Amino acid sequence: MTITEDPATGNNALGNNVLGTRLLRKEDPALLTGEAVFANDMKVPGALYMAVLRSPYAHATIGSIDTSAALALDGVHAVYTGADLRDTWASPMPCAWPVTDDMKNPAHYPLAVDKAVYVGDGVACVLAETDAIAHDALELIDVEYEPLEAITDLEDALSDRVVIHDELGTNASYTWPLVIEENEGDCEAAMQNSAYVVKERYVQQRLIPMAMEPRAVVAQPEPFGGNMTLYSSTQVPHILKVMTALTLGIPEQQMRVVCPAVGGGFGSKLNVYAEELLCVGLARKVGKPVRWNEERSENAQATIHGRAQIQDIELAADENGKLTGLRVRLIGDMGGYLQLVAPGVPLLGAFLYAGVYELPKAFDFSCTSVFTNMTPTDAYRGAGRPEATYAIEHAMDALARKMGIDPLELRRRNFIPTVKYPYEAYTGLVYDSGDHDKAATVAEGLLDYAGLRARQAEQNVPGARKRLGIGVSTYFEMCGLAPSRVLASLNYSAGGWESATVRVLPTSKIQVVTGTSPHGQGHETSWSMIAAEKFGVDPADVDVLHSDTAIAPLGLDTYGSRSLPVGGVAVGMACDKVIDKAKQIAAHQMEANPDDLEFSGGVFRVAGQPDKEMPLAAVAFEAFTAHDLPDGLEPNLEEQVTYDPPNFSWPFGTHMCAVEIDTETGRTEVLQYVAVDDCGVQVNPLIVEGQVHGGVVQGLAQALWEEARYDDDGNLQSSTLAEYLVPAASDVPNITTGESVTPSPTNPLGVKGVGEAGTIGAAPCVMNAVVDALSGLGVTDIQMPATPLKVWQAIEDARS
Ligand code: MCN
Repeated sequence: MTITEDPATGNNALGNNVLGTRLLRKEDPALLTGEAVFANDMKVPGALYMAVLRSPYAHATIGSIDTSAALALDGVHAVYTGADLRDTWASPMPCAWPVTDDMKNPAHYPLAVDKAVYVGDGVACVLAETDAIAHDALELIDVEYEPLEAITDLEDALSDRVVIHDELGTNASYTWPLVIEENEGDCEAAMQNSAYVVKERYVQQRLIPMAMEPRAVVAQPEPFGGNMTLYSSTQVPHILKVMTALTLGIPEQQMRVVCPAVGGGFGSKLNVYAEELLCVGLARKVGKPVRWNEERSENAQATIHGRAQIQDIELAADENGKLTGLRVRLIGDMGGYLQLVAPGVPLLGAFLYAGVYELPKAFDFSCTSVFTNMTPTDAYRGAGRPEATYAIEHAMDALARKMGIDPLELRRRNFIPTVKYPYEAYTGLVYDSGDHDKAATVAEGLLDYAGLRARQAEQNVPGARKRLGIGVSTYFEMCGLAPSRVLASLNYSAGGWESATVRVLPTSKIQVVTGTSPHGQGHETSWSMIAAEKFGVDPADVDVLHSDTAIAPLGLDTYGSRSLPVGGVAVGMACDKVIDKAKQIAAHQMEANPDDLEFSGGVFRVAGQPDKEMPLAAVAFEAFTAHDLPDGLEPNLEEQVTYDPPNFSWPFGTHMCAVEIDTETGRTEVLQYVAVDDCGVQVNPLIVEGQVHGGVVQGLAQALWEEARYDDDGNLQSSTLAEYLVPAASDVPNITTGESVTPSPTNPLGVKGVGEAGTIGAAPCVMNAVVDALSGLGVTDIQMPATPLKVWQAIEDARS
């Protein structure tokens, strides 16, 4: 079997019909057979192993540090404290999203110097001959801490009763409002005058991303010339290269970043981490390779966390349930420091609080970000958008209950009508395309919504032990990050473009060089398919090069479901440019006008002259030998495109599920789950399905199981997989995905992103089902995760 055959369909994707086929992923054989090399698998002769001593206190001043015993241990090469390395850094660690001009951002160095601000904050590090020796040495370092009161409650932090970063004088980092100026006052008027107003508080618990592969780093100095290669399990090699150069004062051209195979990231590897900077800094210092491998429980404390928000939402509607106003007050927990894009996470949600609904510009949003004594937070799958969707979708259900109408019916009354697309939203951003009724209708059919409602009426009678709940959620996602000018207006420091180079080699094999950096999303397959479709060749003949800044020097990496709508589109455009050039060569060879040439199935033909044709292979060889090219045309078939999209891409969808709750144990079982995610044209429906499945599981996990729990002293109580409940396959129901394809008009492929979609729809869908099951007992809400204990307690509280 070749990779182009799908065993399920027997589909053999060749020629110009590759897009939309369910090709098996090119990446998988190496991953499944263990051939793939991850950073920690790399053999690096002569490397020193780094281990980091982490603060056991959430908030403590650091006094003297005695490293002598550690240094005396056999095999230890060096021990460094934060103070020892202070001069190694040309600048503090980067934060690329200064949301407001006066945002407060404490200087953050790879090792803390005077104060530790969360359990896990690095205070010293060891270089040793083996990993085991490095870890043994950590136990011999004696740090004099003076513990201070830890702040783990967001509102308590905002009171400034205890200030974490003394130099800032406050725990608030910034407040960012979004009010439409000409409509100021409309929101308050809506709250005062509307027939219905619901006012709710939702808590987005802290989540630990838990990528299958914890982080791993190898910094390898070249033997001469001062060049440095950083191998890291990162999702952002290009950003990391720039930031490492800036933070360490290394000329950028001397830095190369390579990602070997990366075992998932979910946003947690969209960062510039202390350990990456330490490995590079120390490798330069000692002139040897330095490597570090994160342990699982270390990962739970030293890699960013996600979500961690308090949302106060007020939603107003008229007597028919048409939305009239929306107010949101949000507090975002930044943890101990600001990480790379963390300040932008609460802000991103602001653009999605109205979901897929028509909302007059009676909108009033403000978010405040606050420091606490916990692990820093940052973007986690969806970053701001699942939170916003949860709030509006859960509030819609509360509104439907208040009005006594079906939640799906309420949604339908508010959907943005398809005819209004492109649609200027309440924020001024323009949604590209949508057909919400279609997505809802497909989901409704797949779930048998009406049938389940009837069953529910029979089942949920007084005294029934098991109660049925039906959940609905709809969403819009703003992804494909995206127009650089819009990002600039939000104070984001980087652009949103992506780059692609496409070359047809002399033997007609095709190389695609991309600036995206896949870590589980299947770009090698998808980009091969785009090029194969364009050139009319087998995807197996296309090779995709990525994740090495020496091979793909231009790029902005993979996050925000941007890779296909920006990077994949760039690949398509670069193919078109190559084909244009090849057409000129073929026309010259066939003594025809380039405008008369047609290209399909990998062959150039002169229109109306069936005997005149030239295969791509012949053109590629001609371009290489350059024996007879048109005057002024450069040899070789290679073109580069840097694509800055004109808009975000706006996927949308409807999720529905049925749950059954055992009222005696509080256990929730998800009986059925339906996801209809419309991501425009699908390059590979098999990959889309996989992305949706993975995303749904993460949303389900937030709804029912996962939570980073801290005690009042700032100790993480769920730092192992025994306490942090990542679902196993057996915990998860079958997920049915439904078809809805509404092309995006803003890019030539008509695609929208899908990498975060499942996560965005799932948590509100499940929580709506949970409350739906219990509302007949008087339960009005349960905060996530709806663990058996919380569910049982809510039932008991409602009874008493
Ligand atoms: N795709 C498609 N047709 C579409 C949309 C997408 O065939 N209309 C395919 C793409 O070609 C690509 C994949 O789906 O192969 C995802 O594309 P896209 O939606 O552009 O998302 P990105 O590649 O930019 O991936 C980022 C996204 C994010 S933000 C997180 S978080 C996430 C996710 O992807 N983390 C993941 N999916 C993940 N999957 C794995 N296995 N591991 C992670 O860490």
